[in-house]
Amino acid sequence: MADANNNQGTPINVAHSSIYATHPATFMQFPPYDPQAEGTEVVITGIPFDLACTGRSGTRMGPKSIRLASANLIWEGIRWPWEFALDDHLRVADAGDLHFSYGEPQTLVDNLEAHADRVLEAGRQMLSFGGDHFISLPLLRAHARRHGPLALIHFDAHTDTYSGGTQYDHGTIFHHAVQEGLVDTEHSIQIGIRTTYDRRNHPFEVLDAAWVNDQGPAAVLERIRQRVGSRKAYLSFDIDGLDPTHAPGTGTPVSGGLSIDCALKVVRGMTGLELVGMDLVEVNPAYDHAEITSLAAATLALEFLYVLAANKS
Ligand SMILES: [Mn+2]
Repeated sequence: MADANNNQGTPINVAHSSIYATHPATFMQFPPYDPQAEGTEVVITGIPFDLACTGRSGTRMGPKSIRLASANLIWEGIRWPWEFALDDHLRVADAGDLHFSYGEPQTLVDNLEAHADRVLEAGRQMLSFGGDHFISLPLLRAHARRHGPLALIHFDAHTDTYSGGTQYDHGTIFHHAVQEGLVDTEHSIQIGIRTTYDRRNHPFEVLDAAWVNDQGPAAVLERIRQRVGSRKAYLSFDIDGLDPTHAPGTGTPVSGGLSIDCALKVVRGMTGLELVGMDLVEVNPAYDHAEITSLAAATLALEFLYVLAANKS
């Protein structure tokens, strides 16, 4: 590829160029997704939708900022503390950002479900970047069509099980997912919760943020394994599950959350679970500082890919 640094057309030695010398147009500089190409195992999709948020908007810029922050992660061929290079074990491609008509949220729902159906029917897995948390509902519909009701592993400050709200609402998605039979509540778990919910009638197991911070990641993993077992599981990570000191760039921050260290240890420890997909939502770069939130999100996403790679062997 010829560019400004290399107008002779001779290959650049990427290993010796600076991190930002090549613009990370895709997450981790994975190749662009070609649906016709053989071998792709995981498809990344950006979903720049923030019309369903109740608080501060701006998560439409999330996918772009997560991809940019991933430039900090590319140089390390074998990510610590793993003992293999991701590229040697997993074929990942980036489909770019999903198109929809601004001001018409139903086009987002329709386009996202159709895209997800196509990817999953081809036998591929999905890693999706929000966007606000509403995107999880169309994604869960497509995943449940493919796999049946799923065990949900959900990191968040909020349960997002509120029954009111509007038709397109980032706080009601798991209420609707239960109503639609997309998730198996008996085997689903929410982690990092620290806002009000109806404790007597709540269908999910909850590990609240104070419990997580007192007990630590090993105890969290034990509870996840007990709850999920060998069932197919979908991981939905709202970045506001992290404490605002670790993820200030989000629309509805709540103090007293998880550290990024704890979250990384939990995600990294999910090897052996039957994970079928992940979304990472609510990154809002307008409220971020020094890419703290985007880097945390990119790192969590990369850990998820390493877990998928480790599960293959
Ligand atoms: Mn939340």
